[in-house]
Amino acid sequence: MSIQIITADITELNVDAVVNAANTTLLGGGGVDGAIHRAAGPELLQACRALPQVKPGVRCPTGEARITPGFRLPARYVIHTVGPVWHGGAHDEPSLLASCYEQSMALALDHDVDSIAFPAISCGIYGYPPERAAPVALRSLRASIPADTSIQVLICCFGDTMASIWRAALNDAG
Ligand code: AR6
Repeated sequence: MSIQIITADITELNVDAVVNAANTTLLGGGGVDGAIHRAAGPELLQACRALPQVKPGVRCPTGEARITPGFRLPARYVIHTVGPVWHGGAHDEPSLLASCYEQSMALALDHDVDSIAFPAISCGIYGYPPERAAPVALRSLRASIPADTSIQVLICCFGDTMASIWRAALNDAG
């Protein structure tokens, strides 16, 4: 298992799966969600619409994940997950964020994915401080990846400032 931090536009990566930082409707939005929908084409929205609603308007509760094809993306799959909105850290944000990484990895492993790229879930519009998100994410990923798998895990940062925060967390974790 290897975890690497890179700086890139996630929509351009040649990986088996990209993870989308979505919202509970799964019907698109701004940030990386908007970029993934634009690059994947309108078929992605159709595929998301076709996913069952667990309650009115909610296709993916916070902390859970769903999978669709990648359509026009280089990636075969998009794994949509919904990170928590940051409300100061005492509202289950760490466990919900950890769950996003864990559930996304579980779907990837179920679909025999060899390489997967994650954005910095919740670290944009949802306001999670990246210095706090990165260690939670890395711990969750390490716990989610079985020792006997060779899956390549990329953390795809949008800009060097974000990447250096994640690199520091990766180094801290040894
Ligand atoms: N490639 C890689 N990372 C990106 C890209 C890209 N093309 N574009 C943005 N980022 P955000 P969230 C980075 O806001 O905080 C949407 O409206 C971005 O710089 O995309 O989980 C959804 O529909 C940041 O570091 O996701 C939800 O409503 C990281 O991706 C809400 O935003 C995550 O930022 C989710 O907010």
